[in-house]
Amino acid sequence: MTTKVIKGGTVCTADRTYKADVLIEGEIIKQIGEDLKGDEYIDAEGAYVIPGGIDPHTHLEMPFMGTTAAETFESGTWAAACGGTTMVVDFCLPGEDGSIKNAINEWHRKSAPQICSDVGYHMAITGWNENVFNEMKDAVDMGVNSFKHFMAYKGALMIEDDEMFASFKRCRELGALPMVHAENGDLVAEMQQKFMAEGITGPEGHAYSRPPEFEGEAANRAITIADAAGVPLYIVHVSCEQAHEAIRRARQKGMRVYGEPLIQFLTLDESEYFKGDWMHSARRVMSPPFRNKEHQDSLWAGLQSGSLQVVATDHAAFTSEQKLMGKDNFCLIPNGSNGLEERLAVLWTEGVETGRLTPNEFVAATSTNVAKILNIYPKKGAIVEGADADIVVWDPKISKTISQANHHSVLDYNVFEGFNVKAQARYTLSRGDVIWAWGQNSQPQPGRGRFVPRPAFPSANVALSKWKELTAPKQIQRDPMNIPAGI
Ligand code: DUC
Ligand code: ZN
Ligand code: ZN
Ligand code: ZN
Repeated sequence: MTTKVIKGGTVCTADRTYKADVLIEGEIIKQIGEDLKGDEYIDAEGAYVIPGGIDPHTHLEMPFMGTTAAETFESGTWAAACGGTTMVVDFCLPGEDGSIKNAINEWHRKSAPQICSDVGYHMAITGWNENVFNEMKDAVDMGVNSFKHFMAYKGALMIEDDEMFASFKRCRELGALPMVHAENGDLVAEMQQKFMAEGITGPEGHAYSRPPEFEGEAANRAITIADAAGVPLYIVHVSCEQAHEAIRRARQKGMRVYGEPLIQFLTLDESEYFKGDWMHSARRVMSPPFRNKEHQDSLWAGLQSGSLQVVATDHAAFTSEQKLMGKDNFCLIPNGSNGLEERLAVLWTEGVETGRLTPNEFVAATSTNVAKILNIYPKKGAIVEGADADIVVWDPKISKTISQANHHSVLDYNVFEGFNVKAQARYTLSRGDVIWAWGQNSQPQPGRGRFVPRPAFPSANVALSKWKELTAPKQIQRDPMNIPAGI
């Protein structure tokens, strides 16, 4: 088997920084040490050697709001690789038949021939019946151990509290992780009608109709439901202090509640909706919307203190033409923005270069914590012997201006246009293959990526929940050989 040595770099993991070479044999990290020899060498002199980024939240080719996200599995995983991300966890949505199993198979059908690097899936629960109950087990058996619940998008994807409670209890039985899109969908729907009736039809209406209070309320409600069901909870796209505060409080009480700010929320603010340029603003319409500086400060503080654990993108790329679907009605602008290629460079520049995060915290938020929470650690998210060789040679001396003109997404714009970033991936390796080399721009073979099954978790909140009658410990199957990573 061919061996490769990543030579002369500084290995930077979630907990350590040290000079070492990394020897790769086939797809796996074989040895970490000094002066290692191999068949081929990859120059890491002057660079960090970090675990490949894992984006826990993408929507590639997702049918949504009457259209389909333009980023394909091929272009998305390629763009990700160029930016130092070696795995994405994409959201499966049930089709017309409502079947979870069919949705997962459909996602395999779309992704398998296209992916340039590895993928995992979450499954969306968009309604509740016996079939959904039964098929949740099939999903877990198929390696999909997390289920997202939309508390918004009334009349489409939104789920009611009783359904969410039933689904969370099912997650608990199965050792799966429930996730929520936390916004009060009933109130959002009313506010959308109100602003439209008042003649506010442009993208600013999107921001007005989804205030942080609605997100905070839903986050609190989801946490209460998770506590009553005795399950951990992962809150996707946390954008504001109100939701962050709910997470902090729950964690302080001992609950395993995880919060995921997006790179967009950390660095772009609500002024993007008020520039008087319809298309500029529409391109930035996503849910929840961008917030003001105080909310951004709260999210940065959460990453620093550990009350928020991971940084994602919610990459849902809709072209300018698709955004025009909402030209007379902001409610019809397809929700979503880009970030898959930019996440690491922007977080490094705005986080590490500013002193807000250490390089180790950067690695934790972009990779290691994701792998732990989603139960694929240390196969992914780690530089240890035996782990997959998903590795990035991260060069803090390559700066670049982000632009639609040089990005790898299919989008005809970039929400980070003009951002000057201070670091880039010199090399990106996926299971030992170099899939990106700075300056070469040669795309790897579509279809070389693999689906990564994620096993069920034994963890639950049973010990600290006060809802004892609902969370009798005997229902929990604990396998002592599969201790939850926990962070
Ligand atoms: N929010 C978005 O902005 N896009 C996709 C789904 C979501 O919840
Ligand atoms: Zn309701
Ligand atoms: Zn969402
Ligand atoms: Zn999303």
